[in-house]
Amino acid sequence: MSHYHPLTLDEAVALARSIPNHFSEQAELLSEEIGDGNLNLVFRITDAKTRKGIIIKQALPYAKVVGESWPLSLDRARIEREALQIQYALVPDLVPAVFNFDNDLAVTVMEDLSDHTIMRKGLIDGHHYPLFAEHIGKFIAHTLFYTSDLGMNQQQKKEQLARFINPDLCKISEDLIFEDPYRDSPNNNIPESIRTDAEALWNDKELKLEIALLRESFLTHTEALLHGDLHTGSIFVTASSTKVIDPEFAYYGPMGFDIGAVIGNLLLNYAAQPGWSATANKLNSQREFLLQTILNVWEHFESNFIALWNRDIVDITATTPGYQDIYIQKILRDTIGFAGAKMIRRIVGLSHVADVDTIEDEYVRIHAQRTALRIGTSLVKLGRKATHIQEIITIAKAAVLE
Ligand code: SR1
Ligand code: MG
Repeated sequence: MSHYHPLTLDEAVALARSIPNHFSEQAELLSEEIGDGNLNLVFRITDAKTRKGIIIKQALPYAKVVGESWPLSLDRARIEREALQIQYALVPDLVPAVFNFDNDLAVTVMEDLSDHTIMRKGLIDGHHYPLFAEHIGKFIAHTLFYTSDLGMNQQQKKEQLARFINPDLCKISEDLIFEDPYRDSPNNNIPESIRTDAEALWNDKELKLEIALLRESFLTHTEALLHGDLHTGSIFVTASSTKVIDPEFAYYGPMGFDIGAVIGNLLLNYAAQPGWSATANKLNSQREFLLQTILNVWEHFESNFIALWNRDIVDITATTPGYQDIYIQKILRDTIGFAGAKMIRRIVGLSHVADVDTIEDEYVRIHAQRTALRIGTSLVKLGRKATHIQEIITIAKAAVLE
């Protein structure tokens, strides 16, 4: 029988003590619950003397952000932990190490990254991360290539896919990204001041058709094991290090969904910059950094992915001349479409982002929301026709001139 129950602070300490070779027997351990996300408990256990810590993440059987009326499977803790372990095996420098787990308790014990900053916060605070694009491009290329039919045996891939059927968390994405923002859903969180902008989305036939096609891709294209929620709140950074956390939305889906999540969230910060940059110079330099980072993310992804393909391709059919170019163009188009969808959902859907929502000045905040909706809508409409990543930059620059 399962012994699941939410851990107390003391139980978290006892669990931490049971991890071999981590804390000395005499260590005084401090326990705090630091979870500020939508779904889970997160405990940080710290040695009072050495300040060395570990993280214990525990899934709750419901969505914390809404309450017990929104039940969620505890199996997502296993899915998250197995995804972390697969990603760690592929790119150990870019993923926290898992030290232990307990499937019944829906618990994962992992590396403490307190010396890093959540990237969303770092960007809001005006920091630049010059190595981020190189790191995340490598993370995405390796995790997607080696979990796809390109980089692994096709029968083993099907078995792996079966372990990552993640219906509850996929349903959150299906509803919150592709459905609710495009109708008057009670799940939406629409500031009254932009209600007419939201209604314009509901009446935009071209946009809704593209969203229907993106949703179909999300539902049916089992290309690779995705992180599934790769926004800037799922990424820890320093000037020299990047660590990707929180893959509880992991499932087999379209590759462009992960890359689009990164780019969409960089663009949300871009749209919000007037709320955070004190001077025109700062605004320009921060926006230049963000746009250059977007280009670099794609270029690092693409060059890594092609190098892995040319070296480690498993599917001989994929060596057919011309196939690689078509495959990568499809990823680019999906990336652009999903980036746009990710922006729109964070403005009118249930769950928003601090980059935009915590801008104090109402006029500046509304302006940022409208900029994000303009960029998001243009990207969704461009997606299927796109030929080059540079087209994102053109759209982003035009959106802030209006
Ligand atoms: C009810 S969960 C809302 C959002 O938080 C997560 O980070 C995902 O992005 C999800 O859509
Ligand atoms: Mg998360």
